[in-house]
Amino acid sequence: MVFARLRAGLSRTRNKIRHALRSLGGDRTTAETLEALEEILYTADVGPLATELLDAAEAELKAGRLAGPGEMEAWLRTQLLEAVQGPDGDPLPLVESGPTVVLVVGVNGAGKTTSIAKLVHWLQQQQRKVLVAAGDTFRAAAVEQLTIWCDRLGADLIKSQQGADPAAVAHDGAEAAVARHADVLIVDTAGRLHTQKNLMSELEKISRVLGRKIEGAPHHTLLVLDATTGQNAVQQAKLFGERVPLSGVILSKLDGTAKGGAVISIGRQLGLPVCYVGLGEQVEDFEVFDPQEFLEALFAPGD
Ligand SMILES: Nc1nc2c(ncn2[C@@H]2O[C@H](COP(=O)(O)OP(=O)(O)O)[C@@H](O)[C@H]2O)c(=O)[nH]1
Ligand SMILES: [Mg+2]
Repeated sequence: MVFARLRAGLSRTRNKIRHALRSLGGDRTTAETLEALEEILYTADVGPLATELLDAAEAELKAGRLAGPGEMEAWLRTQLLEAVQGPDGDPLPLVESGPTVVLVVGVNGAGKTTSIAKLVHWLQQQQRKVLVAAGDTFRAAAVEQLTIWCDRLGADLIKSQQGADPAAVAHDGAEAAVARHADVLIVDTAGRLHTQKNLMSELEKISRVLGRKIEGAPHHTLLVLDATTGQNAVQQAKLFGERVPLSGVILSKLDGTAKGGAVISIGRQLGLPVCYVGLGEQVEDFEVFDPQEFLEALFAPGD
């Protein structure tokens, strides 16, 4: 079931890779077919790793390995599995006492608010009491969107009016999380990159306020990246990572993208684990990222 959804989501990326692999193997492998595979990996957003891999493949071929038809595929799979980084065990370990605070950051439209709803649902399924703070006070619609999700999920929401100081909302959220004995507090944030300097200092202020109220908070800062933005996602991760310590990535919109390789570049280029993936617009369309399963889905034969 889970696998089927991931498999369906990755079908466009998979089709490209399978198509390229069909032209490889044994005597059919030439400099041209290898170049074609490199191209495909690039367009699937595997990033600079594509070139590294193909150089390595060429060396393997010259040394007389990777000769059999299936060998190239097996080799590529192993290489990619090494590059992908998933969560180290529990994607969201909770602190021993008091609320665990999760700060969610990312550019506008990345899928922060939707991913928060999904994370709430995921935690609720583990009998966790979750409280959400509507820290994106920039647009009234952002608070409304979160209100609808929280009503639907039966999660408490701390919010303020549009234009309010997001740090004040975070402060109130932290107080409420302690008072109501929430297991997890999730803090939504605005993502307008065009005032990047303000955004970043705002994020720093939110972090400080949370840390003053709850020891060690935020315990996790998750960056939401839209898988369809491909290599741009890597740039965004760099930008945010320079200013706030990131613990991991939620990769949204992995459904229907032909750039599923972004998962691989993120681990490889940034050393950041992909903790969760978003596979649609509903709260159920959300999975803990499993590298093994990801590669299985990426190479599965069929459509
Ligand atoms: N197909 C798909 N759409 C998504 C996913 N996650 C979010 N979206 C959509 O992306 C748009 C922006 O999401 P939103 O959560 O508001 O982004 P935010 O600005 O970062 O808070 C909305 O239309 C969401 O429904 C996903 O995993 N798959
Ligand atoms: Mg939002």
